[in-house]
Amino acid sequence: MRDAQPSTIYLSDYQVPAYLIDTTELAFELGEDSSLVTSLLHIRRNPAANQLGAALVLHGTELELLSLAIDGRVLTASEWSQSGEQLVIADVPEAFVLRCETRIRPQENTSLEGLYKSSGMFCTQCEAEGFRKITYYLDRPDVMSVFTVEITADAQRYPVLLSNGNLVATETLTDGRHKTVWQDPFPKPAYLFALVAGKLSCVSDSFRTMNGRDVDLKIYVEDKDLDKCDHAMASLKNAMRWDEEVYGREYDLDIFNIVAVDDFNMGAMENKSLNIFNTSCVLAKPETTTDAGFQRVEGVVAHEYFHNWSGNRVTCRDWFQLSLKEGFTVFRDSEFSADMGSPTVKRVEDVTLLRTAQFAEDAGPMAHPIRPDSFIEISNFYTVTVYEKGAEVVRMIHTLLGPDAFRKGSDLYFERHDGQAVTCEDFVLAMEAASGVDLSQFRNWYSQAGTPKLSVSGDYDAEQQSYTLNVSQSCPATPGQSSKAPFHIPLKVALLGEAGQLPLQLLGESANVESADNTEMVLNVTEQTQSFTFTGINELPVPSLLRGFSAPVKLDFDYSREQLLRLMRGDSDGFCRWDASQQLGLAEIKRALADVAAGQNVAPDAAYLAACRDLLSDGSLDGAMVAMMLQLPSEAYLAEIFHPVDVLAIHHAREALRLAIATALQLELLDCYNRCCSDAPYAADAEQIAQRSLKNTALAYLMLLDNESARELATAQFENSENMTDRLAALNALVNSAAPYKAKALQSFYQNWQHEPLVINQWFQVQAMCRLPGSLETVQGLMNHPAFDIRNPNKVRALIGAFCGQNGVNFHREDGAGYRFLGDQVIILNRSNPQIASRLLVPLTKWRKYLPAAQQLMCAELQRILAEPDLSSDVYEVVSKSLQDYDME
Ligand code: B3K
Ligand code: ZN
Repeated sequence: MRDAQPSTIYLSDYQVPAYLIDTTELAFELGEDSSLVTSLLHIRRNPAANQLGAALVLHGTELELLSLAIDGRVLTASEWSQSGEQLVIADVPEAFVLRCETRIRPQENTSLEGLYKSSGMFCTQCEAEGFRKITYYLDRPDVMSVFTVEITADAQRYPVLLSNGNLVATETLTDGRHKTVWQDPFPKPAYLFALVAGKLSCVSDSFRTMNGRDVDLKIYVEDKDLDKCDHAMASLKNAMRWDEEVYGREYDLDIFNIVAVDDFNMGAMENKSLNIFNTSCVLAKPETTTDAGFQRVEGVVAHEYFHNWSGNRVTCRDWFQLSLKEGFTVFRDSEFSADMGSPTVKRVEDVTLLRTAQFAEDAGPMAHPIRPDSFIEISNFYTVTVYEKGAEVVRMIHTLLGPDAFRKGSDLYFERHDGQAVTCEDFVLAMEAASGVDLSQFRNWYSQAGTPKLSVSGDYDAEQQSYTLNVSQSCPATPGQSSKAPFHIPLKVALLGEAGQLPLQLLGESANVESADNTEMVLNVTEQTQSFTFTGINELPVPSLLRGFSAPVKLDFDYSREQLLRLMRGDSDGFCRWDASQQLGLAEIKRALADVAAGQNVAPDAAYLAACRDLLSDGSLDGAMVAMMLQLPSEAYLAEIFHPVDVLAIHHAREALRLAIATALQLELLDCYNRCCSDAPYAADAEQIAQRSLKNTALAYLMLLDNESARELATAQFENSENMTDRLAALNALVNSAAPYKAKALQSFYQNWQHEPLVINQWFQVQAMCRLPGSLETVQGLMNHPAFDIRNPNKVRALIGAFCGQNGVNFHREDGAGYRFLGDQVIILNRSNPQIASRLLVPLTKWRKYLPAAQQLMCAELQRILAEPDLSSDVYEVVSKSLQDYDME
């Protein structure tokens, strides 16, 4: 819980540590009431610190200190002092061994940070500052130490005892306990420490590295989950091979372990050689897991594995540099997933997340650059900005340098900084040094928050046979940053002529062309306003802009409907094709809003419908692309477009439009549905995933018609599917319809799957996201369901998180009951799990976007939370910043 005055920490105050810890020896005695931790720290003054005689200041929180000794001499109480999270020993030698004994209570640790218990097993989560809940330490990433860890525990209850690195000793003790000793040869910061003790079974495999070393791979799970590890294991091996082939990175130990735990605050954690995973990100089998679930497992397994180099071998100097490891690693895992599946689909999924969640964060009270300047609670900065926008920044470097120079840059980065804790600046310097590309102005992406807007117009000069793109950039003010310097924006373009893409030649420049056929180019937008003239253009082209979403910006070009239809039908860039469909959909929604407001029927444009009809009927197109193009822009995306956001009006207009589309295209939808049905055995490959996603998109449209034949389709699919993707899609369609069968479907689903917590979470989520009136009451009822447990973050996310974050029309009920519900849950969770509480709060922080009545009700909830005694620093930071006045425009 927070101090009286929660303090802000500034990047500009960074100082090197006054002391270093060369080796860390830890001994754990795990018990049922409490556990004992004994540490032997080999400490010496940091020669780089220049702080002669400085006191030793260690971090520690919620610890019971039993004894403290230096070089074997026990310290008296007057030799140390404690205040807040700090233990201060005023007088210490140049170099010494500190022995410290603490008692901790993992059983009572509900924050899931530090050492805690989950389903009877002990496990740890130390990033960012959880190690200080285990013992007193210099808990900062620039203090790197070689760890030896001894674990003693009851042999019956905890047959498996794991930590980082290599197993160096095991011993059976006479009193029913046993002991293992682990040693990790690679120096690491405390945030990468991990310990696991429990009754676990494992699936084993091995991987031969590029230099012929065999690595033992193990995934530890509860016995009942042994049949759900194959996909994670295959993903791990694919990731290991991919990192060798694409980045030249080889794994560096003989053993790599993954452990699955039920209670986990996020997806997974990259502890050196002992990754700890949320069960939701490792377990998968077709009967219980959706396609999205399979893809998430693949992506997260790869992400954590890739951290072994981008994060562990080269780590962060301080937590302001978090994007150094997270942005880079997300970029790496998204490229990996693209290579394993469909690159365009992956890109569209990533862009969708960015344009909804990240753009919203960038436009809200918590907006921060990918390298923040300050924070109160670092846990609040594991954000879509640091992760996903951070990955976009690395992607832009990749685009500006090209793949070969980028690879040279990453090689140089790893070579220069192996074993070090470094900064984002070090990464950029390596990229510059290896490529010769000047990234001075590009650095603004690291220091400035907010989503830049690019306004582009085109001028065709028939006489000169030239086409000019006029580009101007701006970036809205964000808290603490009222004006922004121009960004260096890579703008990838092509010009479409009647017969295809036109060759590009910039006026006054010798060939500066990226693609082999000269028809695609990256423009370096660096000024506030800038023009680019292409010569030799003998027809009025349609510009294809921001291809592949080459920069995380909002692009504005005044396309006609005909131009958008052309891009949607035939652009060779998959992202631009999809984006054109979204712009057309947006125009339809705007008209539908006006129609509904005027009390008229919603009638989609005939050309738009014709394009959708063609998409549905063209069996040669990638089904996943078709599915994504047929889906109208989401309500979350629309909330980024409209000011103010009238949630209910947008929802009703969008639903009316969906119904009109379903009515007009029902024959084609049915035909498409039937075409996509298949009885091939399930595989989580791109082709099958595409087919299922198109089929289920068609089903969702057909169910809007609410007729008997659609209900029969959904019912049959629900009852007969052998995979969870189809079964859940059918359940979702039924739950959102008036079909009387839905109650029975929900009941039988529960009956069948009650023994599978991850499946029941999907059951919670489907109900929490139901668009029909009454969802809040349903959710409130489910909070008392025996399968719900507010201490389990997955369940909280499935029920409370999904309702508040993804069920706009019910969360924003006009009576404010949705807001009040969230306020109540945040207040409860603030006491047990502050990280989850502050995550959950996000929908309320966006209050400024909505209509005045909603604003008032949302604000009142934030005020109510702020008035709570004992607010955690996590919740305090988010609530207080959300209520602060700031000038955004
Ligand atoms: N590095 C961890 C995230 C830790 C979050 C701590 N609050 C997972 C990841 O990004 O790989
Ligand atoms: Zn990560």
